[in-house]
Amino acid sequence: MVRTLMLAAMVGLFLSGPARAQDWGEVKGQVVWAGGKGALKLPNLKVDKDVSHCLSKGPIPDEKFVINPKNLGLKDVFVYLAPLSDGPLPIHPDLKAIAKKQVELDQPCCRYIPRAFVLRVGQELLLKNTSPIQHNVKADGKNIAGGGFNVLLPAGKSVAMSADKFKAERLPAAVACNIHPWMKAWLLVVDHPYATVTDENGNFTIPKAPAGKYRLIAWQEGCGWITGGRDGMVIEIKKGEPTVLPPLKATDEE
Ligand SMILES: [Cu+2]
Repeated sequence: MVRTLMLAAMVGLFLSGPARAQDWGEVKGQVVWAGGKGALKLPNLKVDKDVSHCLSKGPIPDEKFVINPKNLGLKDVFVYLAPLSDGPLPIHPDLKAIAKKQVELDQPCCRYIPRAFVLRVGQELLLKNTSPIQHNVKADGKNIAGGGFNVLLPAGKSVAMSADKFKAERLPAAVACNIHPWMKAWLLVVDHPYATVTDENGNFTIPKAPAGKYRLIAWQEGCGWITGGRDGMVIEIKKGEPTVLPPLKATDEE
């Protein structure tokens, strides 16, 4: 009996273990277009309101798919980490504090800049209207308190949405303007620093990430989930060196 108890205590000690220092690594990869060729060159958007201002810098491209013709890299894909099960991600000491108080969304010439963007819980969202015409910003998503907001932005006016309006959720919110229905953007809210958006080559880097097994999730507006649904795919992040993933293939087919 005593021996059994001792054994049980030893096994318990082994399983819980002493507190282990967290190791850190980096995740790198590329999202590559593997869908239909029609997405490579989309026609420009139909602009039929406030035309003289909206088209003053040229036509507005359809950014549903922004594919680099040279390497088929897909831009504006949200790529982010999630834990294997519930609970917070370990956060590198350098990234614990939020560096920027505000994330900005501007709309020069009736087009959102940026098209896809990440807000970390604790940050405010500054809705900027530097243009000479009126816009409104309507956002819909579970990552916004009350399921969304709708803000009127007169010419030249900016409005800051306070940090308490946003909460972490795996699916981005859709942002749109009712005055100019072609205007669209996407907002992902996370409660950690391990979320990014692919660049014009489809590349992404997630620095100072926790080493070990985590989920990698990728989502894009025209593709939906790219890495196997809302739970993404399990990756192992190596300690002290970049973990380079095989290309993630994106298509417009379900
Ligand atoms: Cu507008």
